[in-house]
Amino acid sequence: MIELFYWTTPNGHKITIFLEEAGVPYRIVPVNISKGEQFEPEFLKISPNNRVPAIRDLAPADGGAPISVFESGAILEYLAEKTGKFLPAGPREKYEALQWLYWQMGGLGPMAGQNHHFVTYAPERIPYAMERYIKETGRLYGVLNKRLADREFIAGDYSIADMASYPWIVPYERQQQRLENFPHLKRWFEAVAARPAVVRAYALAKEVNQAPTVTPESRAVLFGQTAR
Ligand SMILES: N[C@@H](CCC(=O)N[C@@H](CS)C(=O)NCC(=O)O)C(=O)O
Repeated sequence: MIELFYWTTPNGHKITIFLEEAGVPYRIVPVNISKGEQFEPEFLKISPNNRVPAIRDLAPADGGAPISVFESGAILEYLAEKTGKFLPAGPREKYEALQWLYWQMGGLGPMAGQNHHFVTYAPERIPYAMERYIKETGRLYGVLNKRLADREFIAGDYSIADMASYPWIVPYERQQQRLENFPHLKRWFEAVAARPAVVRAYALAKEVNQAPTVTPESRAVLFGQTAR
């Protein structure tokens, strides 16, 4: 049994997609980041960076005490290794997938996140920042589009690399991107979107929360955080 500390954000969707795809039994523990629940001391013990998602594996392979993991890339890797699914074992294939997983973790996720911030949430319009992150998001879409020109999925069979990138393409309109400009990416996006486990993961998100994460009240919680 996996406990998933979760909110309805792109990084959260990565993990529900995996768990639904792999058929792993899990229980959702909602952490409402709009209300500041990511700062609860019990949650910080698991996720010291006050971010979701995080997991606790109550039945780890070594039979020992529960193992907790934060950072969505590390969680996907942990779950893939635990289940033997969605990450090939051979070093060539494994690192083919992992380099794209970390490309998403270090590139697509953070850059699209800044795009969301400056294009949608920033209290003032800062054209330089907006343009920088719209362009960088577009550049990354271009990299993925090229990668997908001659293959069905990002790295070999459908893998954790696809599960990591997909939720960050879902808000493409908000990121001021047009999928028509990236035909291979569009084909892949539509194929992933149609997978029954992905449909279930997004349906589940709606059951947990339908309210926007950023609201006038939650701005004070989410933005301008300093050292504690
Ligand atoms: N690199 C982290 C990023 C996690 C992250 O930024 N989570 C956001 C939601 S998508 C969050 O928990 N925000 C809470 C906050 O800003 O206090 C991961 O991939 O797990």
